[in-house]
Amino acid sequence: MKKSKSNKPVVAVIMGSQSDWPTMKEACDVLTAFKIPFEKQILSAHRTPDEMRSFAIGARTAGIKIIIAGAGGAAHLPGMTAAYTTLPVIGVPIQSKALNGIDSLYSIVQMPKGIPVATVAIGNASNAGLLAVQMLSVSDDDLHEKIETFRARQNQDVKESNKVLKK
Ligand code: RP5
Repeated sequence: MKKSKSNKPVVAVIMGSQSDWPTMKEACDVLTAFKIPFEKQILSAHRTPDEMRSFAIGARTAGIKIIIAGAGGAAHLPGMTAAYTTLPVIGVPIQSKALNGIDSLYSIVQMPKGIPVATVAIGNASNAGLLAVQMLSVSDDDLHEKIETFRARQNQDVKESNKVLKK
């Protein structure tokens, strides 16, 4: 019989504010679709700095393998989290009201040398989820198969659209 996998979270999805949730939910939806155990919480680099630090320091010991961090404006949550852990951090720039997310994007993508944050496009938490799945698939054959199936389906969808377009 195949050994069942643990339900212990391996991905942590964190975000700077409740207002980030509609965006960050898309990362959670991808993780759910691929049956990746994850946890989620609001942690702010400026409103709850001590909690953010404790989380980042303890994440690896807690069994987390990848952190997805979303933040907007002066978006230092992904970078500050990355400073406290050597786990891979994927940053999601949240679309802000004032600057449409350009502020969030630059804050996250422009990490100085030494502390990397893998940054996805503004608001594209779905890609952050997919990237986490792909990273985990490096050492998980079942997951590798699932991601290949997902890609094949996307490819097929384009071909189907073309059939309709050419009619
Ligand atoms: C950041 O400030 C959050 O990540 C959020 O995107 C932005 C605005 O937060 P709220 O004022 O909506 O709580 O810390």
